[in-house]
Amino acid sequence: MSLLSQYGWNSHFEQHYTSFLNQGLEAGRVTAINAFNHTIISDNGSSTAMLAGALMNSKETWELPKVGDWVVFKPYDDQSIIIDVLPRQNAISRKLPGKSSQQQVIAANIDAALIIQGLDRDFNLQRLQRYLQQVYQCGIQPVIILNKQDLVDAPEAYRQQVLALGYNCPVLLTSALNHEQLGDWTSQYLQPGKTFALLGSSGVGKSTLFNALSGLAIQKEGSVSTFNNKGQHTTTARHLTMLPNGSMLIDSPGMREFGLTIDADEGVSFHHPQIEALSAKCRFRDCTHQQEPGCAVIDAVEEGTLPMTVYRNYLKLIREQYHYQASAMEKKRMEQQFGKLSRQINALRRKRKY
Ligand SMILES: Nc1nc2c(ncn2[C@@H]2O[C@H](COP(=O)(O)OP(=O)(O)OP(=O)(O)O)[C@@H](O)[C@H]2O)c(=O)[nH]1
Ligand SMILES: [Mg+2]
Ligand SMILES: [Zn+2]
Repeated sequence: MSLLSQYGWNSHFEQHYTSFLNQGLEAGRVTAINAFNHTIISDNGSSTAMLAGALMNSKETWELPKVGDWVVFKPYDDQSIIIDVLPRQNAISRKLPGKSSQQQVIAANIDAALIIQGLDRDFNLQRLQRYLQQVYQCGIQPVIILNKQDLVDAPEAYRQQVLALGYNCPVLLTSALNHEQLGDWTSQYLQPGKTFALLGSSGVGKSTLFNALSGLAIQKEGSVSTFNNKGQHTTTARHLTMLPNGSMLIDSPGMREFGLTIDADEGVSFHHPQIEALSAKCRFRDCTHQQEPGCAVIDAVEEGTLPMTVYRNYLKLIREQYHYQASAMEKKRMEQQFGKLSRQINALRRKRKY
């Protein structure tokens, strides 16, 4: 098997690559990005590359190569030049904190997102749901990993709380420090040739898990027993590594905020298997399941077939989304007004000749 196919090359990329074949360009996958240097793996092994100026100038930030992207490049001995990015099959993105409508691509071409929470002070169902929403919105399957189970007396109780949210995805308990136990679930969930991205707040143990699984200390882990349980060696760069079993894992820096990416014109969406199934039976197509008559979701809560916890968490998240959507709309309105204002000023200037 060629190196490319071991790294996940498939007919989708092959097809988009054909138009570059006669230009003497090679295909490769971005495994790391440090400042302006990209590390790419291709059939000729690993090499460093930089972006072609034309690529940099013609693309938005989110379109430029990210870890996991497949690129075409002109090979040179010291530093190759990346000419283009092959269309992504998917990408994990998030809203940039503070800038309401900008999105940041975290990793591209992912088979599943490993959403990690620590069973210390990090455990938070609301935050977990925010991650789930975003991952589902990106069209990516989640696997939930509850780490640091060694720190609590009854880890299974936490797992039950997550299962009670009603998502039909795997929920695993683990301890990244206990290497023996990792084998139990990794052989089942981390398949060869597939790419997995670690997601979760700073200090949940992403790098510890990454290092344990890769058998290498590639990413520095936080030192033990800092007062807030957070690592001092917080990860600053993303990195894709092939694990001994042939699956690929991407470590990333922890995120302080994992906002949802919703455009002002886009509807509020909620990805939940039970609520989605019920909403097909609501009287109104655009039912928000809050007080509409003939709402199958509210009926199910009253009948006790939909757990109250699931419904309550739905309400919390949908309100958060409305709030975000409202601020995106406000921003758009301000931009339009500003455009109008500057046109008026320019017209005035022309009239007064100054
Ligand atoms: N007790 C216990 N501690 C753990 C476990 N996994 C990680 N830790 C500790 O948690 C701290 C943070 O771990 P990291 O792996 O650096 O966390 P991270 O998610 O990579 O953090 P960022 O890089 O900042 O996003 C370190 O002190 C680890 O030793 C675990 O399963 N049990
Ligand atoms: Mg880390
Ligand atoms: Zn409804």
